[in-house]
Amino acid sequence: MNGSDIVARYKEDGCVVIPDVIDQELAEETRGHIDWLGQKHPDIRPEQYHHHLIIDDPFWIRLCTDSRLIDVIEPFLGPDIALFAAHYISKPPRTGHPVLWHQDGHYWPLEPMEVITIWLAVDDSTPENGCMRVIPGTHQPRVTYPHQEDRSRPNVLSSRIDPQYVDESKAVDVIVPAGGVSLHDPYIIHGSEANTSDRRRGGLTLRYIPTTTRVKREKFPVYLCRGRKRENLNYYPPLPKFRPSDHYPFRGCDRAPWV
Ligand SMILES: O=C(O)CCC(=O)C(=O)O
Repeated sequence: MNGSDIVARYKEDGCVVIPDVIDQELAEETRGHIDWLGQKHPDIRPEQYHHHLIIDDPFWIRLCTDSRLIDVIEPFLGPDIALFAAHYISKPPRTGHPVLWHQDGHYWPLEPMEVITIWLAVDDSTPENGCMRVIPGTHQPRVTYPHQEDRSRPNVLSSRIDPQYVDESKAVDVIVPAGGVSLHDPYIIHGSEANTSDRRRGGLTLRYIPTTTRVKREKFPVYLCRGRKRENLNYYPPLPKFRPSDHYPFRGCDRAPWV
């Protein structure tokens, strides 16, 4: 698919898959990062490595700001781009939790709701290990529907969209090979099943905004990925310096801006 086919498919369906975006060496480093996070945070489930952990994690920031990822979204967001959130949802073999049907826009404090998600496949993501599923076209109209808390079974968000808005017969699997990505719209209805297979399903979900979008939460860390920031809009913390005793080692950790 060329660039204009990607944009057209995204606009039509609210989701599009692009294989081979990062190289396999970086995908391998990212798999190692998930394992390292598991050792560092044995008390946190691997579906829940949330954005607050990024603030003191040079590799995580390096990955999210990789120019190959930003190239993919520039046609949608324009030249001034920031990362607003990053969250690993790594479903362990056999016991990985599902993500119940939802719309991302319901959860986000953004004004306006100008944002795009890159979902990066860290492992091959297939129906067997609980790949993402979307209901194409549900990003139109541009509205969010009611959501409710749901703890009836373990699930990543502990909530879901009101089932009357979900027609599961129209759902499609979003199959992404490791190193590839899918893009999805903040209004599309999507989710994923539990991982009951013998293979991990690691994914990193990345939310990018144009730097003109306001994050309506005090001191919420946002990272510039390309172009320029806007004065007095959003909180851009300083980048952490690489410390071997505290951080995951990676190619380039001995160079600027990490030293
Ligand atoms: O990783 C998953 O299974 C679901 C991802 C998701 O809901 C999202 O990225 O918004």
